[in-house]
Amino acid sequence: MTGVLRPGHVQIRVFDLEESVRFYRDVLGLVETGRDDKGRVYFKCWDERDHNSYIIRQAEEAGIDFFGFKVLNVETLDKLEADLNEYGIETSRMPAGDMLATGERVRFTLPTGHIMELYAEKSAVGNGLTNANPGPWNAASEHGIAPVRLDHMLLYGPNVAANKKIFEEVLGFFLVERVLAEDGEFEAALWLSCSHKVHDIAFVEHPEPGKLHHCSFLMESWEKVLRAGDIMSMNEVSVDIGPTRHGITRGCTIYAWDPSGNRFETFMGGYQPYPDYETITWDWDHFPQGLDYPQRKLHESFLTIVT
Ligand code: M3P
Ligand code: FE
Repeated sequence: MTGVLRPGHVQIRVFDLEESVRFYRDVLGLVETGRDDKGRVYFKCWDERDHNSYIIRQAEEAGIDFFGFKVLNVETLDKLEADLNEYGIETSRMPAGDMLATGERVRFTLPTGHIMELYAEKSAVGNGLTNANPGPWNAASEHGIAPVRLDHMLLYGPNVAANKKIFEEVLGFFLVERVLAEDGEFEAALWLSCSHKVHDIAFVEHPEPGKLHHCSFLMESWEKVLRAGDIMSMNEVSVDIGPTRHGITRGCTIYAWDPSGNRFETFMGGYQPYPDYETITWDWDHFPQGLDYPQRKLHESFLTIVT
């Protein structure tokens, strides 16, 4: 991997900052790594090495402010910005230090209305394990649900076809899976990867721009997904669907809502695609299996509630 590496950060709006800090720190089990003068609170998953991946700020409305993908280095960042501009996408630069421990970010708006960023630099603070002869886990991995990393986002907005072109033609992603609408042609949902992961980002066609369906956090095992469900119930977290398995991506999953109604996913599994794999297609008749393989059910809340 030499271009776009991974989803590196996402900024989420919450109603009550301190209630949300308690939720993300003690229930989801993220590690708080800092607060800035704009009132934002920064978190990372325990096994992530960079300073932050999940940032919250207090607001009247829930949802997503922006998300950022880390790229290999500054040369790659400059090249991708030039490529975006040549493709016809306007970019701007957020200065280094605007986000804690984070270098300059190239920012642009996707056709679906989401603000996306690319950046090359974020301070490595480590995962609490040593680089020489590390142990397999530490206290942070045993606090709350404790996912290992921010894995992907699923976003809702109009014109996902135009997003697909940008991700495939400019950013070097490939289309892993898709869902076709009832007409058998229109691509209603797309799962895209820039890596060996089954997806790094996904989009669903939706009339309203800039909406968040979920941020997803990776667990190490199915047992840990089930334990996440235990912890959700012990803390009276509102759960949407699961534990179950998607046909799409084969991910094994639970979806729940944070105290502000932002959906998040704790999942494991799926397969590891290569860029030369042919895209897997789900037709509309099999979408219930794609969504929930054992139950073969289109869950109304899952398909319609976004922030
Ligand atoms: C995922 C995933 C839908 C399926 C979503 C799948 C919208 O979030 O992680 O594979 O049906
Ligand atoms: Fe997901």
